[in-house]
Amino acid sequence: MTSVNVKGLAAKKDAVQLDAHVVIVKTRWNEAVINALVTGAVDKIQECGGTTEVIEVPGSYEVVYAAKRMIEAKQRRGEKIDAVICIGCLIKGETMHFEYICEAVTQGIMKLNVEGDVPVIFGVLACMTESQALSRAGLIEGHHNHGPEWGQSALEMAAIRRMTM
Ligand code: RBF
Repeated sequence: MTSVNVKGLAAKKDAVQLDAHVVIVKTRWNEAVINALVTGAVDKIQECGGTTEVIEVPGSYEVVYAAKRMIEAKQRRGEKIDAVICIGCLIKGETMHFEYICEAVTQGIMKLNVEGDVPVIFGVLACMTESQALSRAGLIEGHHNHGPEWGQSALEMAAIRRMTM
């Protein structure tokens, strides 16, 4: 039987901005998962000829503020910034924190995209269990890391931004 790629991002090599500079905002919550995701995104971007810069925030709630400030600062200083990737990992606990943070971060990143000029990629996992988080970072055998897809998405969105300038 021919294997068909049903889930995940299809490869599209010709649609990426090759010299893009991508800022990655990563959290320190759930560090093992985050580090694997960041490595996946950075490797993909560098493989394609892009450059990266990683800044750290405590938790997912903080990624929107840091992304906004990085975009503003880079533009004010005339420094290159073609896309941002926010990488976080929320794992459901016993209280309502998960729901509130998920909602806030999702809306916050969308707001940056709708109101701003630099594309911001949504690299925030919202998992019901630790095992789901480990799987999505490629840390459980047979599962793939979503980081490279976010790297690819950043380069594609940078290309769309450039095309529409
Ligand atoms: N941040 C995450 O990135 N992932 C989490 O799973 C997560 N869970 C949290 C659970 C609770 C009960 C609290 C109080 C915070 C949590 N945070 C988490 C941190 C949050 O994103 C933020 O850093 C803090 O609330 C400070 O603004």
